[in-house]
Amino acid sequence: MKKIILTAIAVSASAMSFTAAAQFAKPEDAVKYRKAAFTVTAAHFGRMGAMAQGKAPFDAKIAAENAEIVANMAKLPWHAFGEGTETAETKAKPEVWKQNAKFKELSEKFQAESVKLVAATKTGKEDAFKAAFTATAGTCKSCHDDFKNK
Ligand code: ASC
Repeated sequence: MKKIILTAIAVSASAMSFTAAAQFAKPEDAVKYRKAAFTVTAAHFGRMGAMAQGKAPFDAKIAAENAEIVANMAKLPWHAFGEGTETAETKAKPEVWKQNAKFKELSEKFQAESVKLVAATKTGKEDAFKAAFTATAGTCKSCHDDFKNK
């Protein structure tokens, strides 16, 4: 009984650290959720990518709106890589679970850089935007290299 109570306290304490964390009835639901979160992230990151690569004119307001969405989305997928979700139809490599500390570290780098990207867009300066965009894209890539199948 004591153990059950302690477990309940530990679970609620970790849930409290991120109050918006979703809960899932089935592993498939978690996989669907994290894929959806990455899809939305990529759409808004891509919108900035076009500006960073000079394929679209730089517009600080559009950059800021998209950067804010990315920074918010960046918080979401990680809670959906729980136990039992590694066997589902997924591009996630087994390393996500085998080297979970590294995965977590890289996910936090992405979150940190995406917050800096928001700040950069708010300067209105194209150079600052491009530098922060490149830094953020680097965090996407470093995680994909080790943890995502093509
Ligand atoms: C994107 C996108 C990714 C990243 C990655 C950065 O726009 O969809 O997965 O950037 O290519 O290296």
